[in-house]
Amino acid sequence: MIWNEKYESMSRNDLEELQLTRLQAVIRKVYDKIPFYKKSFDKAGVKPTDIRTIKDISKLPFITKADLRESYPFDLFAEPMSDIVRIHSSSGTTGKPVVAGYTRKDIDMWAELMARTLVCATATRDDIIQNSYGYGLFTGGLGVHYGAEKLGATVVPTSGGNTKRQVMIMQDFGSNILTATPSYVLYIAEVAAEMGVDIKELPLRVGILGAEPWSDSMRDEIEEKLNIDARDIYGLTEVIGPGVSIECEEKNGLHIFEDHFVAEIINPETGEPLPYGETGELVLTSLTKEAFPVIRFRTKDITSLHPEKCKCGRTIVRMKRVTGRTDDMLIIRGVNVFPSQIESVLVAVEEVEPHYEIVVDRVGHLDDLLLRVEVNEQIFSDEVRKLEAIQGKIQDEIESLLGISVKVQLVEPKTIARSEGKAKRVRDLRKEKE
Ligand code: DLL
Repeated sequence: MIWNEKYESMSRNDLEELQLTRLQAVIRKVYDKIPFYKKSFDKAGVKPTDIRTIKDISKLPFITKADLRESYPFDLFAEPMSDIVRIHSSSGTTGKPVVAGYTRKDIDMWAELMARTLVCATATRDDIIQNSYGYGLFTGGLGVHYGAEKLGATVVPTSGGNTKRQVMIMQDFGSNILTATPSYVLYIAEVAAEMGVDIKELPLRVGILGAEPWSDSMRDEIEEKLNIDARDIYGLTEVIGPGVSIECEEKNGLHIFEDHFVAEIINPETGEPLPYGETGELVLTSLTKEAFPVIRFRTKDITSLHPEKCKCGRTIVRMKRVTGRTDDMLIIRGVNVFPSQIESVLVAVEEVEPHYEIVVDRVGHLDDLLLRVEVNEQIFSDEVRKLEAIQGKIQDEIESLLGISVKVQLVEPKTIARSEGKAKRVRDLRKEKE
């Protein structure tokens, strides 16, 4: 099913025309209304009238997370505060968070985008959507909520946490769609098992999972454990929240709603635009937001773009699953390592659970990588020889995939902290020593 056939399946020519008209309007608006953009465009020697084709977008300067932080909290808003009806903000693990403002029209547009997103993942008005993304400043909870209401589905606003109650509600209300981070879904499944509830037998049909990186092997694990169809959903506070892109039934990339966003891939080192198909940093421009437009925002998320028409009927471009961020990458003895690469190895090893922690340290002058991985009760009580064999298997596979040696520590069930939102999988002790 497609919620908005017109905008999700238009010819790419018509789409580019629409994008250009919208781009020209938003560029004019930010230039006239937001001093940051005027200054930055002037510095780059580009004027709004220089944007004559959609490709001309590459003449415009980027905006980065650091720029957004410097404008904290409201300096990048293009509308007066009296017209802002909602604020969200990112978690801001380092420094000040990024603040996003929305006008009434922005909220309506976002709800429409989220309705499309949910429908793309098979939701209908007959579904009961249990929304376990956190409600509050985080965009996940309210973003999904408004979209589900717009669609006419029944939304159950459980938010994150209180996991036993999540299971009870799932059982009693017969929720058939669950929206949550993939790590939280695994935790919910674990708590259900502890409660003696066979989660596979519940009416739950689909998981709309994102807000953190996960892998295809993690998907297999979740689909198997819960007996559901798990879809990847992507978005970010700076650009709107969830509602930027979502997987259709093909599960071959996430469709970006290009009538509202222009997506580009750049070489993260040089800033040069890269052609379709090549992997690099995703750059997003919002075309229709009133309160907080962003022009060429560097997401730091690594992916590639694929414009071929999809079997589902949509013509909008697909982005590959985001496997990491440019600032996520660990450099271990000179080798670039993404946590998602390690995850894909771990999840494929049958004997271990998908709960793990990556600990990086520097011992003397050498980087040291320790993987703490949970095994289940039965394996844990097995003889030492078996445990050593599993350790060896993980070490070998990581060594052959990444070319680095790691230490593997198999730990007791439930020793790794569970997450009710975004999982924190890496502890880099080198940073604490700096
Ligand atoms: O995580 C918005 C969201 C809510 C997306 C609910 C999906 C579902 P932020 O908190 O601003 O916004 O975090 C955005 O999270 O730049 C990515 O690095 C990461 N991220 C989001 N979705 C995915 C995904 C929300 N599906 C940052 N895969 C982004 C990998 C993701 N990373």
